[in-house]
Parts: sequence; C-alpha cells; structure tokens
Amino acid sequence: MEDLYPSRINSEPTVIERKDPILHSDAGQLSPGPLTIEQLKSFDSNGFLFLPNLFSDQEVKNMQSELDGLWEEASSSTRPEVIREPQSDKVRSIFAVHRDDPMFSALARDSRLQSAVEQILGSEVYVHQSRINYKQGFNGKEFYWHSDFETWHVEDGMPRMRAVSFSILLDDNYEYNGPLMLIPGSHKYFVSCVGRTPENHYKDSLRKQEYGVPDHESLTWLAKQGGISVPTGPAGSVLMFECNTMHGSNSNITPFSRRNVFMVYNSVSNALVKPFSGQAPRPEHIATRQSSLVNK
Ligand code: 6CS
Ligand code: FE
Repeated sequence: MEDLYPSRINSEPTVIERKDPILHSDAGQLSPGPLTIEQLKSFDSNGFLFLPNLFSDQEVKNMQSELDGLWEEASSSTRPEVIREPQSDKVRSIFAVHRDDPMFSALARDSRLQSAVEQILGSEVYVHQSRINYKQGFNGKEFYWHSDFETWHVEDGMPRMRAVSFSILLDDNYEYNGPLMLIPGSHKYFVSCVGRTPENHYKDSLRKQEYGVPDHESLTWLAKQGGISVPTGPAGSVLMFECNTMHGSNSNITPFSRRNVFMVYNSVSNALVKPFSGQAPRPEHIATRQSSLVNK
C-alpha cells in the first residue's frame, strides 16, 4: 500500500498538507449524531472539541474507584499492559482496559462516545487503543509533543487519518496539574519526523517518547499560527481530538493527580495494515489487529 505520510525516513524534517478529510462521510453527507453543526465546525477547524460534564458525578465516582482497584493490581504487576514512569516505578499507564476491564469495556461502547465518533468518521468504528493515564501528583511525567497518527501510521500501519481519541477526564483538570495541551489547526498538516524507529520502540516510547517527535522548527511554525489551547474542566468532561492533532502534556508537580481514560476509535474502513516502518507490528494490547475485534 502506498505510504501517503512517510515519516522517520528522511534526514530532514518536512511538513506536508493533510491528504484526508477531517469530517468523513461515505455517503456524501454527514451521518446524523449528537454533535451540533457548530461543534462539528469547531472540531473541523481546531482538531479537537471539549464536552463539559458528559458523565455524571456518580459515573465519575464509579470510574474513579475502578481506577483505584486497577492501580493496586498494576503496582505489583509485570503484565505488559502496565507501563511505568521513566524515572520511577510508579504506574504511568494501563493499556487495553476496553478489553480487560468490564466497566471500561462498557464505556468503550457508550453511545455518548460511539455516536459522536461515528458521526465524524462516517462509518462503523472499532477501538484501536485504550489506556488509562494516571499522571499522578508529583510523579506523573510529561508526554512530549506528538501526533498520535504519526506513531499509529509508522508503527501500527494505520493507513489514513480516520481515527479520533476521546480523553475522559477522571480528575478535575486545572491549568497546573498536567492537562492536555493542543495546537489548534495542527491536524491539517503532517510533520514528517527524522530518525529511524528503534526495534521494540514502544518499550521506551510509552514511558518517554524520543522518536516520532516533531522538530522544534515545525512545532514553532504550527504553534505560531495556531497558538496553544489547554482545555480544563471538571472530571466527567470529555476532550475529543483528531488523530493528527499535535498535543502533549507537562509533568505534574502538584499534589493533584490528573487521571484520564483514553478511548481511540478507528474507522472499520481504515483497519491496520503492515507498519509503514517495515518493522514488526506492535502488540495487540497497544493496537487492535484481531479481525474479530475490528469487524463489529
Ligand atoms: O504510541 C502510542 O500509541 C501512544 N503514545 C502517545 C504518547 N499517545 C498516543 C498513544 O497512547
Ligand atoms: Fe498521544
């Protein structure tokens, strides 16, 4: 399959225009769904949309106690889905919760998420990846600037930009406890990164990403034209962002954790092929490849 978004191949970084639509429709008009025209236009223009208080206080409390139980189990676990912080053994992320945990499996199928993403992607969807990021107080380290699509294209073989991430806030997100920062409009450009992907890169990149990160000049160019947006709000809110929107988050040096759960939906018309890096695919708990899960 032709590589429309080559990255980690050239010795110099380049920025190319996006080749895919942002609001997809197989039938020529947008699918019906919960998002208003204004919300769709905002997502199209910025590459993200903040939905305050989508989940009730009780739903948040239920998910927070689920997080506590998962944290306890993960703290002494050696299973590969558990990722630890780069400078400590503290739990940083737990992957594949949509597959392994009943509450988050139900969340993945929640119509508030599924109907919104099917409206944008214009097709049936499946969960490409899910994870909990704990971003613990004092210990939660940064996620450097990146486009998720760049990684999912190069390392997982995601052909086109037809996927959306939902970050469900499970703690109040303040400007100071490491909220997600996004560059409005950055989803319209693909930053081709330099450097060859190391073998088994995910063993390091999920702790601290050093390959597939954009160069300072490209980041500066994007930020000067789009600025930097830091959506904050109460637990239970949802931040949905396009797979190619440039984002990152700072280390959390406050006492207040910034836990969230991510659900990433891919169009069933955009199922993973061989990684464009030419290397072996990443494990199933990071990128869904099993057809049983892909075909609804
Ligand atoms: O490599 C990945 O798939 C993960 N890395 C980051 C920093 N964001 C997306 C995804 O969770
Ligand atoms: Fe990311």
